[in-house]
Amino acid sequence: MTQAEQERRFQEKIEKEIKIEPNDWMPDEYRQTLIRQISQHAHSEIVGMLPEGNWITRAPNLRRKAVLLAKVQDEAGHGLYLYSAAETLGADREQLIDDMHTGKAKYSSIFNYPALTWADIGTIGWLVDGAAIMNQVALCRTSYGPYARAMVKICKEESFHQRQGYESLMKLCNGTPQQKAMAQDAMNRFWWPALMMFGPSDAESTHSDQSIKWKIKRFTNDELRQSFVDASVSQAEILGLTIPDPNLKWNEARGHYDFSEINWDEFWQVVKGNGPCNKERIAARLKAKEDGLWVREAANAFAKKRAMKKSA
Ligand code: BYC
Repeated sequence: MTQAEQERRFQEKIEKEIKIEPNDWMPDEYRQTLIRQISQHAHSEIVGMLPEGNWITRAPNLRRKAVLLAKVQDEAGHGLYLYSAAETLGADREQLIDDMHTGKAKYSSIFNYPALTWADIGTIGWLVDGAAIMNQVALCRTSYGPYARAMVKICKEESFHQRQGYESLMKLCNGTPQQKAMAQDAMNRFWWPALMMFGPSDAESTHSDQSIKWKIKRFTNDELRQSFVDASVSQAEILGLTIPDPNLKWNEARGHYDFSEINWDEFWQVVKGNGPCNKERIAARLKAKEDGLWVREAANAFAKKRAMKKSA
């Protein structure tokens, strides 16, 4: 079969919503796009453990501590499913992780902002996991089978993450004036970075057009960002929090909320490694890799021993 025929059949499967599986023929660019996106998604999950993990020992009570611990553990699990999905495409996990450490591979910009107060933890659950859900529910229908299936379980857990965040904020917003002010301050700092999670505007997005054709992405960055804004307004109203955007206004003709232009300069600075916590996050990941070396060596030695026993 010629390359052109293989490509035609591949695209036909995509059009018919037939999932592409690891052993199926796929164009090399499709494979590389998936490895890039899935591995960056995996990196985001494990880097995302850092700002929240920092608050486990300082949670205000045992219930909140148990919930936060479970959430942070879930993020590690999401990282594992996603690295495994990338491995089904022939990627080497160690290499992927090293690419993040050297800055060759990205992770979500949002995790380069600090979690300064307890209200930030609720806000991360509500807005950051909320934005993640908006993006990932769509990815449950992505064209690559192992990625789509991983997303189904991840979305169920993200839904718990979002609700625990909202519930925690609800308590603060109905608490003392100081607690409410702390929640508003967290909202002021996290709103814009949460909108940046959806990526550059469609006009600036390098990969969107092709990824939409391959049904890796089911919606564009701007479409998902708009859905997120639309969904967040009434949630903020219920909490009694003000979204920090003077131009946020319902547009009857569009059937959507209008909002201000994002500070793209800040976005690209953070993506390029110059955000408030980029260096700290990479240093923490490097330390985790070094500290865990003996565990990986022991597991590999044990696996080797078992294989030798089996073949003896
Ligand atoms: N931050 O052409 P574009 C979570 C990069 S966390 C940094 O639009 P694409 C969670 C992009 O990689 C959420 N970089 O790209 C965990 C590209 O650079 P490269 C993680 C960004 O891939 C713990 C360039 O900008 N979710 O779930 O078509 C606790 C041009 O962009 C960002 C995912 O990863 C950004 N925000 O679309 C709580 C979901 N945005 O690669 C929550 C899966 C863009 O050419 N990923 N860039 O060097 C996606 O859906 C897509 O990859 C994106 C970007 C929508 C993020």
